[in-house]
Amino acid sequence: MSEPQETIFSKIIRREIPADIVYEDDLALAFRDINPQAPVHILVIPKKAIAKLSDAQPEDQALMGHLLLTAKGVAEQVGLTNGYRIVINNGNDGGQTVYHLHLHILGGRQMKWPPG
Ligand code: DGP
Repeated sequence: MSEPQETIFSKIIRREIPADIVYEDDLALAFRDINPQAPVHILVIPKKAIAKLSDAQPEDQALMGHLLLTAKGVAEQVGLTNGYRIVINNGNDGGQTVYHLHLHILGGRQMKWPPG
């Protein structure tokens, strides 16, 4: 397991850099992706700095469930009534670039399968 590092997302949580925040609670933050891949592209992150999904531990079980339900709620909040996609990129081969666990909510267009 890699130690969580300070990332740009830690700075967003602390409001040290700006972000278009759409939802916040004690455990999670959701904000619009700076480089959107769909008409709606929002990231849901835990406030706890877990670097990637494969670093999550059994004690994070409730938090992991909370993030998924938060993503569902945020999708409803922003009006994605016709469906959406949730993506977690994990590690190098998964295409992860920011090492603070995050769920992508992608919507507002028809998604393709398989993803690239
Ligand atoms: P991933 O490849 O799964 O690690 O996705 C990281 C995403 O984070 C990518 O879609 C772009 C987004 N991102 C990176 N830096 C920033 C930032 O400073 N602000 C915001 N809002 N999004 C960022």
